[in-house]
Amino acid sequence: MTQAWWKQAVVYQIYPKSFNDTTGNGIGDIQGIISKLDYLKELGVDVLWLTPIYDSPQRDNGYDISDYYSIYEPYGTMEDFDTLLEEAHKRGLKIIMDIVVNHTSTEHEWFKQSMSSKDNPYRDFYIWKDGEEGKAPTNWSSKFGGSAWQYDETTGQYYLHLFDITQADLNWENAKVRHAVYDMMDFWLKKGVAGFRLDVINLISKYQEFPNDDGSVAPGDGRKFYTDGPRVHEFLQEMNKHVFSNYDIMTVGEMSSTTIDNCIKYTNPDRNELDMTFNFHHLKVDYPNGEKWTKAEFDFQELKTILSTWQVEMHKGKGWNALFWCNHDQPRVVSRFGDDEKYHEESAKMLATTIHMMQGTPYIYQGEEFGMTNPKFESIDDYRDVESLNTFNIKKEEGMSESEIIDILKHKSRDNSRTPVQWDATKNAGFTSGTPWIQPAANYKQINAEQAVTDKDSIFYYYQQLIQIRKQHDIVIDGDFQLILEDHNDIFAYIRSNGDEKLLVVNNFYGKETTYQLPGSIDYSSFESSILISNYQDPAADFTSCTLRPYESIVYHLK
Ligand code: TEU
Repeated sequence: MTQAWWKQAVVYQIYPKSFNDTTGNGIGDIQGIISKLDYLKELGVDVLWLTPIYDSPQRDNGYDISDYYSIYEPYGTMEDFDTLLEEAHKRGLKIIMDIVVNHTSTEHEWFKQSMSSKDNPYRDFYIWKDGEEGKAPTNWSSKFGGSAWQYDETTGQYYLHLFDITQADLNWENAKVRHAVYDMMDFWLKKGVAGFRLDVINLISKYQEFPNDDGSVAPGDGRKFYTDGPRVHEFLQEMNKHVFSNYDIMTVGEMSSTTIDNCIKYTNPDRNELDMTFNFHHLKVDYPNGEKWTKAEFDFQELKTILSTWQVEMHKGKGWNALFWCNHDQPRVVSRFGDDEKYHEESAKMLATTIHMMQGTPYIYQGEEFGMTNPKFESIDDYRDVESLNTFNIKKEEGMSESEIIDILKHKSRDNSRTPVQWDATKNAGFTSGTPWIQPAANYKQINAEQAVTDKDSIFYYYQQLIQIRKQHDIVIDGDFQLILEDHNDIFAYIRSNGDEKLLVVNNFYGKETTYQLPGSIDYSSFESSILISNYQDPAADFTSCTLRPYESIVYHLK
């Protein structure tokens, strides 16, 4: 059976603001992406996902869109975008766009109309409610801190914003909203983009009763009244019918606090919704009791359990996973689950192996391919992200000391991944000739793309090799997944199987030697084995019992 193309693809995520600046204004731009296409082709990825490049007041770096049909001016023009598409296509690269339709910026024309009066035709494009005795309509909190409702004096009602005050939630109950979204999607697909990443798409359908949250999860949580909501599958099927089914594209839904059952529904091809989903459960293993704003070790056993459960269950349900460690909302993985100093290279490669040998479509976030780290900013003046700045103020009001808050932000701020791509060892990491909108990490002289492409043992070429392995061995795409050595304290090991063909993937997650012995129930003595990839010279040939060096990772191919 021929596979859908996106099952064999590897996606590279570009956060344009921090990618490459060609004009000297300190902000990355579309021409900057064009000038790095050869580099990306060399890496071997197939698809580029651009985070939002539309016109926006940039309160949330483009996730607050004020016009879906135009390009944010500092990034360039629509002509630049068309050139990017053309140049990408010449190199066999596809481009997918980020679609943010749970909300728009309050500077979007729809919202301006909507807020102007209760009988404006756009009023019902957003979610407006009366207050309860001078208080917000419900006790739900915004994901960026504070109430999810904002009072507007013009009409004396509140509007819902699950994110920033300037990100007003669209009312998906209104068919006009839905069709305006479908038209907009058609506009981009007709240009030749290869699909979409759909921002927090599982939040679009709200329970229409709008009840108060009883606080059983957290005070004023509210999530149960809009996450994977009552009509979300219906809306996605409608979207698929009106838009996706008319093109040969890929769609990936970003799912906030979702469940496996729902993700199977979103991605089982028989249901005609989406192709794959991002979920974040494996990236909450360092949130003790669900609290992000703490400094905590990650729970390794939980990480193994979550990732393997998603592998097994999605496979069973004929769903499809997006595989990733990093994106523009997450700290750098080498700083988070690896060692960004002594074992920088070994741990970055080991983490890459762990994800890339699983079933699903892998995503590489800009700079991950040569091991970019958290910048460890010491001062609040270095932070730019609205969520980090809000959190700083809220925690300070709650009485936490500034140094304690900074210590947490150093680990958890979204800015950890938003520093400029470290292209070379020149000023500003070669990102801009001007003043960068956010400072680069101080280690750019040692860790940068130029250095990586001149060293054949670099993290960059390791990623290149992982991508090639995926292209050469169907088992990486089709094979089923079995976690082994479940209780091992240091090792994340699994077996992929396609009939009599196996991949045995062993990863030491710690900076010390460790040993393992395969359980007696796994007897591969009749198999011929070869090593597909490893992050050390001379990996052990005997896979049945061996000693792994710090962060060592080995992939055995057994036939
Ligand atoms: O993120 C949605 C989301 O729920 C998170 O990953 C969020 O950033 C995190 O919970 C905050 O702690 C998406 C985008 O990726 C993010 O950049 C946007 O800010 C957000 O939606 C709103 O559009």
